[in-house]
Amino acid sequence: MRLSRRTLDRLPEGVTKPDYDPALVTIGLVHLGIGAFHRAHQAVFTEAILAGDPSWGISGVSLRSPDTRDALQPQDGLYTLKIQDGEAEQLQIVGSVVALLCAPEDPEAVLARMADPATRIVSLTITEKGYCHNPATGTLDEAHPDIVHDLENPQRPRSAIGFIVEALARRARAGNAPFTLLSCDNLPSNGHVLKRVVTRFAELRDPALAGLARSVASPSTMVDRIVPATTDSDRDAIAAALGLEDAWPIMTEPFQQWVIEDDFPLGRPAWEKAGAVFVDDVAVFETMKLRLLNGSHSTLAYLGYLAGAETVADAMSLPGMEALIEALMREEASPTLPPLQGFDLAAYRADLLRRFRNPRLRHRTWQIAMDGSQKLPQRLLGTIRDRLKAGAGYERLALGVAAWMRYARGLDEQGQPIDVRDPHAARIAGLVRDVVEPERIVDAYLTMQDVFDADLAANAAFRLALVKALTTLFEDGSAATLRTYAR
Ligand code: CS2
Repeated sequence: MRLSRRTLDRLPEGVTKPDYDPALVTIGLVHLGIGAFHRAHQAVFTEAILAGDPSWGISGVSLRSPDTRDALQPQDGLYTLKIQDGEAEQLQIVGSVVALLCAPEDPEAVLARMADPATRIVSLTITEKGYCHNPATGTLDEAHPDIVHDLENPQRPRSAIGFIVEALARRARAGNAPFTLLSCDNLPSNGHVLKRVVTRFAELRDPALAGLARSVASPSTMVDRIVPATTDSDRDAIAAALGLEDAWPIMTEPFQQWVIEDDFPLGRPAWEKAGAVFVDDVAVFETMKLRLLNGSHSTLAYLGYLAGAETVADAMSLPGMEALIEALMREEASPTLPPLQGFDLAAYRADLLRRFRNPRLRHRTWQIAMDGSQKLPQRLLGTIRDRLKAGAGYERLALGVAAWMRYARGLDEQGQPIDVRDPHAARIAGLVRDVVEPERIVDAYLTMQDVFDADLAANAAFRLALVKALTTLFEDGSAATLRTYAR
């Protein structure tokens, strides 16, 4: 028997259920990129406010595969959230995703829903590469195949940007005000980046649409919750605990954080009731999170994967790793952060180390290692740029970048192929796969100006730091390198 509205009353004691009548919920928000992160984060904040205001149900849209729709539609959108750490475990059934669409199958249905006047917010978790931008500059990549496609076929878009601009145009034609855009991806000033690419796309599509795009509210947000990909054994464990099948439960940690700029002309859910924090400017929080959490995460992922660690928790237990990550955060990344009045940065860092050690989350290093070309600029390179400016050291950050260079080259320490997932995997392989000298590998990577901007690529000290770290990684391997750096 499957989890669904009909079977809600069969759930065992102790499982949290919706505290509202799901049948009364209407759609107020369309979410592009209905993956695991959204379902552990924004959908859960929204779940908490539906009893007070059922007009904020979520229509989830997949921009690529039908998998989520196929898993959740037979369950009326319901799914299980398992929240766990070393101490506690909690199960919650979430019902805020009340409708599911698959964009490639029916782009018209997605556009109609976005253009519907009841839709007041369009939010996004489309990952870094979904913005079709140049990660080093934050501007639209006008040669991106999806952008080229969407400019030629504006009524049948593929990219989130194409959908947004067409839906805004339809709303304007019908006399409806623009929805608020809400980017929930790990990008610095994600709202600005989104608005910049949307406006540029609108300009290219039809200069008459540019003013409309410029008028859209696009508050920035900082989102945080660790959400590993669900495995078959997770599904089995949930079925055993519920006595009902759930095709796609979500695994996460107790910690959750959401900081949002309060700019919603058509209104918004009272997410603060669920612990979201509304501020005037999210940039300081975003920089802190990207540089401390995500910068550490990527470093852990590349070094850990190369040393044979399957999960983040495994990587944290490699000799030297925790000391390296602690020092990377405290000595190298924290001094680059703008002042955060009244915020206990030391406690935040300690909490991060504890979260990374969470023994119950099987967060694969391979998962975090994905899309490095899109992630490194805001996670490690911006920090390095600030350290260079300050004349300060950055050897651990450089080691993280060098570990990416070794990983993305596509061969592990035993010479076996790595399944590198990155929009530029083939380009990187072409640049460095057959190169063996660390200097030449570094030089080849530094030609990627969409990752390393011209200044950084031309910086001799930076180049040398990378060559040094990469040489150590090749000569000693990742595990021994960690022990060296810990000394
Ligand atoms: C991770 C993030 O996969 C990754 O790149 O670093 O998804 C990370 O788990 C989240 O940003 C935590 O909020």
